Amino acid sequence: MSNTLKLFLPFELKLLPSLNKMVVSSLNPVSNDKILHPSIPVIDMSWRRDLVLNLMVRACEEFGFFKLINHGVPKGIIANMENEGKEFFSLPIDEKKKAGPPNPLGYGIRNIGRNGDTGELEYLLLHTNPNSISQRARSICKKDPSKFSGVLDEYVDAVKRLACEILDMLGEGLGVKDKWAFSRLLRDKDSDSLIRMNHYPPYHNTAGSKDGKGSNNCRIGFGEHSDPQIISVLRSNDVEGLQILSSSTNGDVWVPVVPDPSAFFVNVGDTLEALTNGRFISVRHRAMANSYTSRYSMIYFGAPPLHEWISPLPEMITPSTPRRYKSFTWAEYKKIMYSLRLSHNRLSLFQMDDDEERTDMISWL
Ligand SMILES: O=C(O)CCC(=O)C(=O)O
Repeated sequence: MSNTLKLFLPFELKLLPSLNKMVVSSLNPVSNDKILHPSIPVIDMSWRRDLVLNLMVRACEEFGFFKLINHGVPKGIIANMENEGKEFFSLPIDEKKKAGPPNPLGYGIRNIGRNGDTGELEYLLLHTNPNSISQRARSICKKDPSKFSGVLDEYVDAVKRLACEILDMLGEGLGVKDKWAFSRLLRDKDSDSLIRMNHYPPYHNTAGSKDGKGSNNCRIGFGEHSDPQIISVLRSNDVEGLQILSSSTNGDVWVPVVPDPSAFFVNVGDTLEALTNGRFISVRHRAMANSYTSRYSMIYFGAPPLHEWISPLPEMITPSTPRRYKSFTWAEYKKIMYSLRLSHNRLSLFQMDDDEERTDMISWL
């Protein structure tokens, strides 16, 4: 099969009448969710540029999500980052707690945010600013804080470059006049981008499979949500867990993402949905805990500076696609986000026809 055909297959699958046969009720005892098993869009950065641009735009419009291969981030940088994460999570709990509680930055265990959301995970959430990383490193890695911050800085630098390249391609693919309009927000020295390392420890489940790839994963590791930022670039070890919510003819279905440690997975965030006036979808996703094997994931969340106003780009507003979202600053959006549960559809509060709800929301904050 040619590379191009392989790439289109996931997209075309959505259109096949036989797709319905692939939608099965979940075995998952925590809910009656529908689980779908097609593949997700795969984009190879070594393909012809015009093809990559088109397919990236299409993936962001249809899924808000794609897998990226041949991304150019050196394996050594990724391996060093993963090792730092594993080393930290293997410390005694009392040691790890010295890097917490999350405010929201720092070490957290089970509690996600301040509004009662919990999951089967522990995590480190850090600002990507090198000064902030080196300050935090002192409580995270007492043994060698400068090594820890050096490894993180190198990883953040490489993944930020990749995120900016993706955003520039999306700008070009959309045909916007200022193709750097998206990446400029991440490149700004005051960008509020974050890096997160997650560890989902195994829990024993006699019905699960021992290779960590069994399908009976029935605990929520990280509950359903969309990412509030512009773009998220995720990488995990070879353990399944990530699922994305996708619309099909049968309604919304959860699509399990087959793990691939050599790839990155790219999510459209709420802010990119707002900037594109809803043309790109901020993908809802979740991670399931695994019964026998630890899942490690690390995510770069590319965000604008706090004071930055977010409005749909002028080219995205046309008579057939009227303005959908009101302008907001990233600080305003974050404040609302931290006041809500993880699964809340925050962007809906900024919809043009949601005036009253948004005003109410802001007035009681
Ligand atoms: O660990 C994963 O695969 C997903 C984690 C996630 O969605 C997050 O940290 O925001």
